[in-house]
Amino acid sequence: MSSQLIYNIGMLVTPEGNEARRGADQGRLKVLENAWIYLENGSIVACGDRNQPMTFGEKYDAGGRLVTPGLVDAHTHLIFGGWRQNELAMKIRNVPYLDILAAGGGILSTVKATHAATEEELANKAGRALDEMLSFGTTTCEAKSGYGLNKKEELKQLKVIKALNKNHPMDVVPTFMGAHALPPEFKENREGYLKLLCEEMIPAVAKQKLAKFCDVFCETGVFTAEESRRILQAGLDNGLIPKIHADEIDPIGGSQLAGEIGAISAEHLIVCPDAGIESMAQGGTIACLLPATSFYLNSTYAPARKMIEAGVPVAMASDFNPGSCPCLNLQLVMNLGCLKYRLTPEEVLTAVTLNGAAAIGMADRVGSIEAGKQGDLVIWDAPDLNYLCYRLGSNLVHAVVKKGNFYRGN
Ligand code: IZC
Ligand code: ZN
Repeated sequence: MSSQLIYNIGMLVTPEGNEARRGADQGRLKVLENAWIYLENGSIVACGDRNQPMTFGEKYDAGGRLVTPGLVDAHTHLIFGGWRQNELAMKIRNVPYLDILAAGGGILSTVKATHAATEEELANKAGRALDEMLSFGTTTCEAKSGYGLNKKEELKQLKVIKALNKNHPMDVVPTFMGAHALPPEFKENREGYLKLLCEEMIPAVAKQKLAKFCDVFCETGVFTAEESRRILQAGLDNGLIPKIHADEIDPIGGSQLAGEIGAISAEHLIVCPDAGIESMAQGGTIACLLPATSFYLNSTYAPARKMIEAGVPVAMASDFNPGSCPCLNLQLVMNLGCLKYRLTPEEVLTAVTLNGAAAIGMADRVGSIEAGKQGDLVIWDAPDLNYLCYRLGSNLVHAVVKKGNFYRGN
């Protein structure tokens, strides 16, 4: 048995519990000064402050620094070939995201590049992205398929996720997103692709246990709310939990559907109407907000405060993808949560730890520093949480601890 004691923690800050925190609870954290954490075999056994001294285990001096739970990135499109730097010039000329897609670019250009890559190439590339995420303090992430758009290629992406989860220290939680765009060969046959998704792809993914969630891009020119309902219902019928990209560009009913169908999370919600917030509150859906995408698309920001006031738990994630947000850094997402959503640092920390974990069904294992959870922590070059949320553009990681193993940041 291995035992470790991380001591001389200037400030330990964590949300508490095994489920998403909502309303005023989102901003309620446990704070211990002069604290320690005791780990056995990579799991947290106890933590305390100077009033409860602890002396055994292999010792690690945190040097008076801030310690939080490892960050959880609950929304990424991790597996893809190529990049889309050619779209930057169009963005600068204000060509809309959906126009690039409608012209056969955007997602569809990444689909071509992903088809052209082998499993090994995709795994190597995504593995480097995971290394970078870990260096920024992320210890658990979600990863979507969605650049295959046919059975063989979607399964290829999901197999890469499975291999990464096995071979990389990061916990990687898989989501099937075959409903990311209509493939060009089905342009005149939407029904044909919906049938393929619901009757062949989803059952195959479920049978091979390659995904835990089923996601759909509910958006103008992509999938309607009714089509999204059909796809998510087929997922449910096969044991896949629904997620939905909703209200990113146009409010076409995605957030209302999320609450109605009992989606675990709804993503983006940049232009979420009040009726959508109400429906998510009723249905117990977590709002997974992606502020770096708003920044990158030069759009507005999701009504995060309204959601918290309505009792909808707010998570925040990177949305890492080659088009609308080529960003792996959750520290930047935390800055934007404070400065653009006007959330407090306490609400922001919950959003990128426990609520992110809950959005991917991992809140019983990660997302807080408590006895029984995995030893996933970040030791920050910061004295307190305010400092972490206030500095901009640096990597403040001193060390990342994943299941008790130490990885250095800068
Ligand atoms: O590749 O553009 N929004 N899907 C929905 C994306 C962005 C990813 C992409
Ligand atoms: Zn996305």
